[in-house]
Amino acid sequence: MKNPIYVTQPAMPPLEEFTQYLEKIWGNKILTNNGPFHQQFEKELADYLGVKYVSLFSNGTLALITALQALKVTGEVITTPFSFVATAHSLWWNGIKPVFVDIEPYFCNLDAEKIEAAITPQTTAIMPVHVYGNICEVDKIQKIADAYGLKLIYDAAHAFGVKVDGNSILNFGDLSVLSFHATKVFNTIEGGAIVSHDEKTKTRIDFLKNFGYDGELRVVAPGINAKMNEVQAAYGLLQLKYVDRAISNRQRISDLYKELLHNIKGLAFQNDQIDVIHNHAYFPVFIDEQLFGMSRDGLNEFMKSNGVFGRRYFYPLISQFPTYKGLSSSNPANLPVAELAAKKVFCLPIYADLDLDDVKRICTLIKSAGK
Ligand code: T4K
Repeated sequence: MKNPIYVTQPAMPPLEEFTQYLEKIWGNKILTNNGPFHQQFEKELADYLGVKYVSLFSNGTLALITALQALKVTGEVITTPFSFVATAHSLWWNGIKPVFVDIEPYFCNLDAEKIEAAITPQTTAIMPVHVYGNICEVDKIQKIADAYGLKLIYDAAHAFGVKVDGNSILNFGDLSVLSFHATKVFNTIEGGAIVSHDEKTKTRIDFLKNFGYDGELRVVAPGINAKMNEVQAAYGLLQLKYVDRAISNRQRISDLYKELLHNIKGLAFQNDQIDVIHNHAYFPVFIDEQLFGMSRDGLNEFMKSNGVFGRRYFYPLISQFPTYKGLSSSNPANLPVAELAAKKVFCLPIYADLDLDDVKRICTLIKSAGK
């Protein structure tokens, strides 16, 4: 068997360049608490992304939890079951009840048409996810949020660098939350950020991620410790130099998958969205067992036995985990599209340094597995 290929592999900057940053940190001994690299990274990241304000976090989950605190969200929040479990966990950690609404079948995002029916007097916000970096129906969702006076927080963990009509997708909604985990398009080892649109909100978020401190003696809110440290921030600054290259490599891989897999019976993949600049964060395929001649799980086992470790993101649905299973909105009858997508989906390896010959080998294996 050749070297195993995993669903992803972090893009890392050249080590010799990173040591220069480390030398500065060793020199000034500022390790955390809004140090110089942190400040520089926040600014350069905001410029790169085309957004007004960025608040850096130690990871995406704490950023989600803090975003909900920042907007004082309570009661019930409408969200998707087809996501990484952190989306719903961030609600749970705030004592908020998640209300799961089904997804649409094309991009696996929250179905805007089904949101209104799930709104109750307790609903205070909507938390959609731009799943796989595909953008949600942002205009429709904003209209619903406005009509019912709801906050709108996007889990944009997958949506680094994604633009629609030239505008960052992070500029929609009240807040957007990014993850810079090692497995993401852009990583700071662990890390995350909240994108906000006005200074007052940015300031509140920055208090909240630092115990609620405003200056040395004043604590203005019950904050948490969710700060990004200087090593992460320096690494992130350096990563910014290489992220365009990483995304264009991903595009090449995605294009090759599409070229080689387009004619396979029982295997479908997602089309590019119109007027959207994608980041090619994931490459999900959807297996129809009858037509393909093998189940999704069968394909997963077959690929594993050949050294290819794809992932079934997002199976099981969040609504099927014990914490959430008892909620009435978790009833599979309420979530038929998500249930089906979770049964069919298989994410193929995609990352900046994935060799195109390996992509060809993966496609040949898939073809040999199907009928
Ligand atoms: N919202 C959404 C929609 C999310 O997808 C996520 C995270 C969050 C919120 C929360 O953000 P963070 O708090 O994580 O910043 C991974 C990641 O841990 C998680 O960050 C990510 N979503 C989720 C979709 O995937 P696992 O358990 O599948 O990762 P793991 O460790 O199995 O890694 C997958 C493969 O990547 C490995 O087989 C090998 C490779 N790998 C992984 C790591 C960590 C490496 O080559 N090097 C590495 O350092 O959850």
